[in-house]
Amino acid sequence: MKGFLFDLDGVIVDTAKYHYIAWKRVGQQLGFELTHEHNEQLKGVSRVDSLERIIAWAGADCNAEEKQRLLVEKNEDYLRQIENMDTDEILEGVEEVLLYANKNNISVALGSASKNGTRILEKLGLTHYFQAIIDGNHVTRSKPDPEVFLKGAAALGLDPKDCIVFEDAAAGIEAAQKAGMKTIGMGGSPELAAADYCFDSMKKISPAFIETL
Ligand code: B16
Ligand code: MG
Repeated sequence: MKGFLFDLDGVIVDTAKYHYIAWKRVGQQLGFELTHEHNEQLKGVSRVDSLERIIAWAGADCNAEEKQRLLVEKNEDYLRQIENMDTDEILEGVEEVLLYANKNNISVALGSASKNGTRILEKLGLTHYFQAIIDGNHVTRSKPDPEVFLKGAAALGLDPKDCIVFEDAAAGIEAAQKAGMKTIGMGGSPELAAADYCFDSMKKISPAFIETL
């Protein structure tokens, strides 16, 4: 394997808990109580598509202007919450895998739906491990479309078949497979059964395993 492509939320850091609080407040404005189960369905889904789903669940009727206002408010709320995020929030084992890749000539890229990807990597002090960052600002089509990972491989100058994707969402595994890449499902959700390999934590990914890829 010559390239590692990392999803962000659920793989490097658990930002889902902050998205949840912010979307819950949006739901309340629409008279709808967003639950943890709803939030699970928003993992890996872009900001715009997440709002569309919440509006549908709420059975609400919003015009384009209202949607825009809710999107801005949601992101401001989310950004306030992650303001004090630091290295303590990096998920266990992530830095070890990044370090191993950097030391062993494996290129590293981010492949995230989040438009806040660059800011979050900076807050976590992880930016220097990445040779390319492809996030929601660089793509026009959401996962399960393979665009984000194909752009990641291209930015690293690699053939997709030489890349492996670390993902926590079923749509992300599908996107990687459509891109012709190997996949590692992270987090232990049964929805990730289609992945080539599954781990509940990055700390279980040993150098010996990486060498078998
Ligand atoms: P933003 P990932 C995704 O991150 C999140 O899982 C999803 O809940 C969020 O709506 C999406 O990013 C967009 O995030 O509002 O920051 O642009 O899993 O693709 O890294
Ligand atoms: Mg994710």
